[in-house]
Amino acid sequence: MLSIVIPTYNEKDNIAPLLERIHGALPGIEHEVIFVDDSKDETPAVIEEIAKSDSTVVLHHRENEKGLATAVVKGFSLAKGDFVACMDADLQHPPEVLLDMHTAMLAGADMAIPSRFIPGGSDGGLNLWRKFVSGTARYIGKILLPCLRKITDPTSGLFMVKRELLEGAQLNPIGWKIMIEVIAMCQVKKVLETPYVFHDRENGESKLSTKVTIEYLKQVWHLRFHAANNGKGMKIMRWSPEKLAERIEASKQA
Ligand SMILES: Nc1nc2c(ncn2[C@@H]2O[C@H](COP(=O)(O)OP(=O)(O)O)[C@@H](O)[C@H]2O)c(=O)[nH]1
Ligand SMILES: [Mg+2]
Repeated sequence: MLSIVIPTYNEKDNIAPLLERIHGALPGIEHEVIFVDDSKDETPAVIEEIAKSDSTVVLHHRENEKGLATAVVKGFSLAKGDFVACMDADLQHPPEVLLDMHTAMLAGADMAIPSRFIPGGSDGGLNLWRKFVSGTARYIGKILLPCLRKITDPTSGLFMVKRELLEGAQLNPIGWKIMIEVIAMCQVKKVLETPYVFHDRENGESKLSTKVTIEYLKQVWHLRFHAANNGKGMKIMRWSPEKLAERIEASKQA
């Protein structure tokens, strides 16, 4: 089974289209969708209503907690699948990439990371300022953490990983970027990157703030001294759009 962990903060208008696209992307693949929600709007009510008729949906609502990374770590602890995915709720991560990642995992990856920065990928959904901030953040992360060096897109928050690698890992969800925490603290050896196109947010608002950037820097600095994965022996593979299409087609035939 595949567990999809989705942190939500005020995403009421995105839940229904998100779930529809997730189910549409995974025909015949058993999955559960775990929402870890800190919303102040009607998001939890929307999720609960859908959960009445959709048994794949799990809701964990937190009344007095906040924070993207702590939400995702909570989701990991609830996950029952062999593979665990993490994805945003706002459709900036197109749910169709779940099938790409799942195909990569079936091909033997420890971790599947869709990337905006390999042929076939695109960073279209960010404005110039956000591109600059996120590019600088990636650069600093790669300087300080050897395990991130060969990974082209470690800051998007979109990935799938073997659940067994999460078990027992000392994840310290202080920051915003849960993916770098997973790469640095889990025994991830085989990474497979697949291209994807990052989209504009249509509903709701971004929660990115200066505070988030500062937390990211603190997180990277902490990992600089505590990372369990020093990057040695890591193998990064990349699929072209053609290769990806071929592998998806082959797994449909199988
Ligand atoms: N549970 C939870 N989810 C959050 C929190 N902050 C953001 N999120 C969710 O994390 C994802 C990414 O947030 P977003 O604001 O789109 O960040 P951006 O894409 O970097 O602008 C979305 O699904 C948000 O709803 C939070 O404090 N708690
Ligand atoms: Mg977003």
